Amino acid sequence: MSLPRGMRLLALLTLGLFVYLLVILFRSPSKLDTPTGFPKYQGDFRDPNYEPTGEPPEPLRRVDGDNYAPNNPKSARINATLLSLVRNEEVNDLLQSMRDLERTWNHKFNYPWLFINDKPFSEEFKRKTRAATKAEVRYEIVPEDHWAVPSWINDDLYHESVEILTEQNVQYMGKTSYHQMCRWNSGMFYHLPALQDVRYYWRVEPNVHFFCDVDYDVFAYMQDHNKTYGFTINLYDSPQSVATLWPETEKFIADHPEYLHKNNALDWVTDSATRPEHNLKAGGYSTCHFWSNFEVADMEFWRSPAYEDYFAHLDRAGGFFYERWGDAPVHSIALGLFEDKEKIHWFRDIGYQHIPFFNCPNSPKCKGCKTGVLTDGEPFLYKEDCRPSWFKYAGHG
Ligand SMILES: Nc1nc2c(ncn2[C@@H]2O[C@H](COP(=O)(O)OP(=O)(O)O)[C@@H](O)[C@H]2O)c(=O)[nH]1
Ligand SMILES: [Mg+2]
Repeated sequence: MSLPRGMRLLALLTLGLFVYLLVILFRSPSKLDTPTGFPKYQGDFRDPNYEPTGEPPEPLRRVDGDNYAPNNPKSARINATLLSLVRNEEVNDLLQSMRDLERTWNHKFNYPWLFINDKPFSEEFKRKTRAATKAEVRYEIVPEDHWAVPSWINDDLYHESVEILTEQNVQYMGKTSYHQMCRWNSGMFYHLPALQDVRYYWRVEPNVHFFCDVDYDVFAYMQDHNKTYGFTINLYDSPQSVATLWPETEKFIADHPEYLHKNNALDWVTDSATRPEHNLKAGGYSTCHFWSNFEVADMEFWRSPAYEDYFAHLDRAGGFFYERWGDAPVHSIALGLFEDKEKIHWFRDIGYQHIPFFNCPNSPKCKGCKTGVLTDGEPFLYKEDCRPSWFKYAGHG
């Protein structure tokens, strides 16, 4: 006996609806949480930025009366500074960063700003930046021998390398000043005479954004909780830019096994599970790094024999010029090897953007960014997020 046509259609529709409901029911919750418009690139990783985020654990030092007032000679500020290497022509972009950081944090704590340049600062730069804060402001020029291309870099080899890696789309490969900046940020900045008596710094770049009110002294948090390094964003690097960084590092470790910390993050540095092709092209380095345009850190680590010897080894090897080693992978590998991973802190509560990536927590203290959205660029950029790997090996501390 055959059913009438209308009945068959209805049965088919019911079956279709049933299958659709089953699919919805058994989809993993993380898939449902993916922001609309962004296909999943991260397997079952659930971004912890979706969890409600508060402040890190006490002790936290706060404003109380005039304890953080700008000119208070007995202020509660610790030995720390905001720090920015910047060019005169970037002043308006820098003002954007200053406005955000002053509004969300520094108008309460009034830490000094230190601006650093390889050329003298213009009067316009000084006038505009002074007007953007109540805190103390200083301007310093990088000593020439800190910025210069080292004498052992072979010019012909450098230019040949630029040609080859430019063809392989290594960004900024042809810009000598970019190489100089990366080398300076890796191993030179903390030797600036004006920083000799300073311990902690917060690095700020032009045209970054801060979204969340922060109501505790971030530097004192580092000190009180015995932290060396704080980050917000963790990314994979272009493997071509660091092709021999890990092999050079291995040579260094072979000569100095004593520098490896017993609670290191070697597994994270050499992870090959998530992006095996990156690990392969980078000779055993995952290419995962703390994105160093944001750093809150203790310069005692950079001034330690382990890091100083490591930097000197890398500098001699020449990869700041023959490749395009960035300060981010160099800092990250060193922290991963020579520091206790417990001393590295994810500032999940500091909403931050450097184009094209965000750290945007789920908190009523944040305005202007979207919770859990890593990028407002192309969706494939989600592939560059390597926080899942850091969380896997080191947790959320
Ligand atoms: N004074 C100075 N600052 C530089 C130079 N090159 C880069 N910087 C600064 O170094 C930081 C990183 O440079 P940026 O152009 O933002 O690189 P990106 O973030 O990797 O695209 C920023 O704070 C720049 O202002 C330079 O030649 N001179
Ligand atoms: Mg930048």
